[in-house]
Amino acid sequence: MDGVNVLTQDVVIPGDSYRYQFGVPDAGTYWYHSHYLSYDQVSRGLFGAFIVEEQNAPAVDHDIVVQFFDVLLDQSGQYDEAFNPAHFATEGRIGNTVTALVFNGTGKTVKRGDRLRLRLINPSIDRVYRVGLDGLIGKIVALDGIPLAHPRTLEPILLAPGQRCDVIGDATGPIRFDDSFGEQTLSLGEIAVSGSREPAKAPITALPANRMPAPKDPGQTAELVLQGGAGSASHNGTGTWALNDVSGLPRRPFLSAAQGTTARISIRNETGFPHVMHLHGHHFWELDAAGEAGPYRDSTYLDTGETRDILVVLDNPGSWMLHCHMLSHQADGMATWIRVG
Ligand SMILES: [Cu+2]
Repeated sequence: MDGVNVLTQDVVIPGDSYRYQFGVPDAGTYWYHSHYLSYDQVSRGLFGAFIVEEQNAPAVDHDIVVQFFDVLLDQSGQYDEAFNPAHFATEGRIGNTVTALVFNGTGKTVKRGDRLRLRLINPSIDRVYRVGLDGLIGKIVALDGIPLAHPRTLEPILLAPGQRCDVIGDATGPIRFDDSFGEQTLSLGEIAVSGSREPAKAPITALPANRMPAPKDPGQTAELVLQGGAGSASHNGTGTWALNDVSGLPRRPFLSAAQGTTARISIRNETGFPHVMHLHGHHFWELDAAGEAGPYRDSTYLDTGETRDILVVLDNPGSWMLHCHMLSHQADGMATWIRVG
């Protein structure tokens, strides 16, 4: 279940209820949020972390969820009810108040020398972060919930809306988060440290691998062109943004394939703004320019003018939305869907 109203379920109206029921075979850092008027409802806080623990979790002293969230407040400090339509067609509704929402499941104070697992999540509707971490020596061990076969050096992490990143490391002082995506570096918040201990000696290794499908030669290829935005020509459909000349969810799927098909989709960003394309119900490999498979993710970031191919094994039957996870862009037309089986 990866519910989307119109496509797979009805909205849950006030006073009504709906039971989501699904297995959780893949350990990792996930999240959940409203998918109805999501630019509005998520911006008001209708989201949360969804953690699936490993059967053999790595030994850490603290397992901490950190959600980077921005909100637009008016002059009196209240949620700004005015939705400026110009923002839908540009970089989105960017908040003027940015914070790190920190939840430490152990409830204990972090000591210098403690080993931490940080689960970084970007539930912001439109804001992209480049997250720097101070006060921690460690490695990046997972992206979008999926373990990296080879943990990466810890350096500032690009975190677009919807994306996640797991970091394991040892505290050397207060853990300070900052964002260097924009022109000015912003302080996002910190995790306080009190006391100290000898750091763990064990090396930081890869998380236990999740089950992964085996890609075949692509049985289908497709091109997805990102178009529209302020100042561009208009497209078919209802909104400002478009995918392959159609703005808004089309009646026919962008791609229809038999279950188990491997598909290669080339995504080209022809707009003047960055986007982060998210596929429901699946993860996919980001391919590099040489066609080599990179990380296995569910959301891929494309800068202005950038092209990226992704490879996906369509092993999950159903109708699945493919959309920009900048939720103002999605609301203004940047959404399509695929059908599997
Ligand atoms: Cu977008």
